[in-house]
Amino acid sequence: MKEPIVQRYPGNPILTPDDVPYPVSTVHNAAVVKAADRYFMVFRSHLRNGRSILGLAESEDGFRFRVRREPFLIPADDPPFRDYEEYGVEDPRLTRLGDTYYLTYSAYSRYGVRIGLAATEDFRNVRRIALITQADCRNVVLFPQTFDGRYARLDRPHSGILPWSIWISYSPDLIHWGDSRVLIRPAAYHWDEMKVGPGAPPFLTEQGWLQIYHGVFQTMAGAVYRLGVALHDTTDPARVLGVADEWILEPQDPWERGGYVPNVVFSCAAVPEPDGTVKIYWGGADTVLCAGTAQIADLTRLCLEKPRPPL
Ligand code: BMA
Repeated sequence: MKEPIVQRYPGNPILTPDDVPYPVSTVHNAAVVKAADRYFMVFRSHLRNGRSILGLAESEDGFRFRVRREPFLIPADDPPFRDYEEYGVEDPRLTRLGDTYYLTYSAYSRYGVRIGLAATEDFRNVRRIALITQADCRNVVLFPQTFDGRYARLDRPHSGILPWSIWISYSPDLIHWGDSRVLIRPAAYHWDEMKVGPGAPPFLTEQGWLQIYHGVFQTMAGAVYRLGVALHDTTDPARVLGVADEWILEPQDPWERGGYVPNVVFSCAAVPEPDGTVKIYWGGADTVLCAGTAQIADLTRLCLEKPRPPL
């Protein structure tokens, strides 16, 4: 196939720091969900002290977003969160379970990076629930359903042994997690050889759970972040059906190749649509927010027809 598998939205970037009513130097890595009649987005911004907060934006069409006047989540004032969010909150992901939207985010502090879990029903009030990892772990994405009564998540612990890999864990209550297993490891001399991490929360397709992840390759000019896809079994998400050998998106537009961190496309959100397409959102060079569309069938085919070994 010669056509790009992800069609970039012609109006990219869809959000820039100029669209934010309070002073920020970046707008990137965003969670997006589609509710009844609108899309809600929680996005990361660097403040001018280099630390991050999360903002909120809304849209009717999933591409043109309006940013709310006040930030959505800033580092907490109260313990225990206060101690672990001192350096900022980053990289949000949203998953709907019942009537609640669960937000997972990176909490940075002098003690490392952990993942916080918060919840909202209306995108006005947000409550913190728990810190759901130890240091150091990032990129927690929740599956939007339970499996044999247990919640499931993908994550990326910072192990000193393996190249950093994608793991799965289970929980009875979203707070206590265990039964962890490694699922996808970077492939040597491959576009994702340095590290991989879950990107968007998985969504269900006819073939299984589709997961968009990021992979990093180290070059003489620095690291390049690209996006890839993997497919997990519908009833047993620990069974990886295929990891596509080829990436689906790499930095190409000027705002993906140059910015706060050059050569980065980094996704925290994918919204499947009833017409068989999926909207994918990614940060460009850690500075602006971009969107694109892919055919879900093209992504699952890539996983099944051109796979590479997961481990
Ligand atoms: C990762 C995270 C992301 C960021 C990416 C590229 O480690 O910090 O938030 O987008 O690096 O800089």
